[in-house]
Amino acid sequence: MNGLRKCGNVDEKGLFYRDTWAEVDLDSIESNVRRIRTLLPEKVDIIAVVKANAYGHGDIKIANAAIRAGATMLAVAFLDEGLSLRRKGVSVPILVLGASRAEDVNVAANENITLTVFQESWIEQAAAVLLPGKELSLHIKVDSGMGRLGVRSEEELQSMEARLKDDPRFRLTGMFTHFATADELDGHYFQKQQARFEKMISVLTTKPACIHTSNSAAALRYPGAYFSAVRLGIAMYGLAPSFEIKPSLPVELTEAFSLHSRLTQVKKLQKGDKVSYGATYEAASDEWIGTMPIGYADGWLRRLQGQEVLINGIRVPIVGRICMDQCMVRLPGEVPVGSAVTLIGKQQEERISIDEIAAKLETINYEVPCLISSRVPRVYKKDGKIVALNNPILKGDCPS
Ligand code: PMH
Repeated sequence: MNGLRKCGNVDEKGLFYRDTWAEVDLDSIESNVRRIRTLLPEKVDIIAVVKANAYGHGDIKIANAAIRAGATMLAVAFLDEGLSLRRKGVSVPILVLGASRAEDVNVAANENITLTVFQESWIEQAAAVLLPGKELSLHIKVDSGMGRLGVRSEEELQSMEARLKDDPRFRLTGMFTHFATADELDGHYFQKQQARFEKMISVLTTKPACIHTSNSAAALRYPGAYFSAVRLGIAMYGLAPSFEIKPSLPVELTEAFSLHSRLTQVKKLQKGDKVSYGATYEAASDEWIGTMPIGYADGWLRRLQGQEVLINGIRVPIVGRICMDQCMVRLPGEVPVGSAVTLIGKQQEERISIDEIAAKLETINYEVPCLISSRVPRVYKKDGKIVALNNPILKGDCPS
């Protein structure tokens, strides 16, 4: 990391002073998008889903990498996330997938951010506050079976379309739905949702330009559901949408996110000596124990006790309770203070995948990079070299 501290392009606000960091390989993001692009007909666009700070990877860097690789639109969950991207210089269309407050429509219109509408009453509220002369782009969300957000009845959909057409300040540019089971082997519910969505499209008098249904799983598995664009999230980050479909993905995906630290102390314990809160871990014999500066406040949750990490390319277990800022590992012998620890990613010939951490946490891979908190700086690499880093604690965000 010495090179990193002197990284040419990074001002002093972009530095960090603790040896724990996440690395995001922008080449992997680009190659994942490009590989998925080869599956799609030319006329089908890619919407890169960069909500939740690009699933914890960093919104602007991922947005730019996805655009370089052919994405033409970005999707976020909330208006704030769209504004964050605009403030960082993004000019491509941005769609807010989630609910926005009707009273905020002027903010969206000013920044040319497309909002999602899913109930008629919202249109009335928006019409009452949208200033004269403003234009607001909208996508209608249909609930075809996810039961989360979306218009469910054909009558309401028809009257929403009519109401939007009636007001020149509204532009109905898209319509979409979201699948609940595209990542499961059994396709029955998926087919049902697709049929319901197609029925809903058929009641419109004019089809909007941008119709989209597919998340990563559907984009990888169901060409019949492409319509005019697909919304790529998890696969862009190099992760399989589920364990079930992982063995049968049509393209290779490369994980972009890895997590690293260094040993800050290495000590020899005598048989019977204890480690960490509760003194629950006891050395069975003379043992070498290393301490590293990452803990549950970094999203390295207490449930990861017992998880292995890599040191010198060898798996070593976390022992004792994980603390807020630190945790301990049992070493095979003495190793130098400062030794590199890989918690997620490859070290020499060994690898710890995000899926392995998700399994240990009894959760899905989506959650893992989202969990790694903003206290952990993100370091961005291209061609194996550091091109930027972001340490929100010190408010550094360097251009890539
Ligand atoms: N579209 C919508 C509306 C979504 O909510 C998501 C992901 C995506 C596309 C991208 O899906 P993918 O990452 O599987 O490609 N949303 C969520 C969610 O709400 N919880 O987990 C993933």
